[in-house]
Amino acid sequence: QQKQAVSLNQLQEQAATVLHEDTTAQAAGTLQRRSMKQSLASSPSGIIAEFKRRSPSKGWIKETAQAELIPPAYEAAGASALSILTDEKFFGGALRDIRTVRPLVNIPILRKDFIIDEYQLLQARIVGADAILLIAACLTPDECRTLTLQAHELGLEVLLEVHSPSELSYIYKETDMVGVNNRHLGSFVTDVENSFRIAEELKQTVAGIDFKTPPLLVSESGISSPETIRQLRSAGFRGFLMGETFMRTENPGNILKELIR
Ligand code: IGP
Repeated sequence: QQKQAVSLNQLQEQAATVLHEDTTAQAAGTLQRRSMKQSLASSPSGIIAEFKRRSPSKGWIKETAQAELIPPAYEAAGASALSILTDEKFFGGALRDIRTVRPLVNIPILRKDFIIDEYQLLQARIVGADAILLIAACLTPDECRTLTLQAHELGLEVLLEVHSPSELSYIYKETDMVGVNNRHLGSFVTDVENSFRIAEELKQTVAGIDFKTPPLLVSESGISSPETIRQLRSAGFRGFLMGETFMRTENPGNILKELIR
């Protein structure tokens, strides 16, 4: 018997049906997408505050952290967007964390996970994410482009994560945001200098592509001081993805307020 290939259109129809029947999801406003790119470009802080209970390098950071409390505190303190880890094994997260947070905040939510399949895009859309992360190191350039286009069909923006100059070839004219990860995914060593090192080549690459609007540049990991944010801003970055610094404190909102003062 021949296996029937399911097209993205069919999946989209299914999603629409699920969303339509799921009145709680509707009440939660999951049908309304927010642009993370726009939010980062237009709100003053540019901070993407991350919610994660653990990490592969540090183990548990805050095992009992509640999704209904921390992300709304981030928003109240001035974060421009949220990053929510949905990977369970390494980050102690769950897809339902996004569903929990969606009705409680107005800022856009990034589904942070190791995305390799369009099914994960659909999941992201159904729980109410506005954007997804695609990690160049986990994908071939072709897979990355296909997932980017599929994400757009579902109304999701894409943050493409790169670590080294060799991955700049993953940037396409459809890429919404490019994130430079300061943490090496193999060794877990974090060095903010990585963003500064790659900045010029990154801007040159972007200048050589025919964008409708150029992608917004994000620096990810190992950021903890207002001084670093200022320097990153002058190097051209407009988004600053921070997790551990916030998750380690009792009141993440306080630190965030200090960062954007
Ligand atoms: C946050 P930090 O050092 O502020 O906690 O880093 C974020 O950048 C990091 O969690 C991250 C990540 C990833 C997690 C960057 N890229 C890819 C999982 C998958």
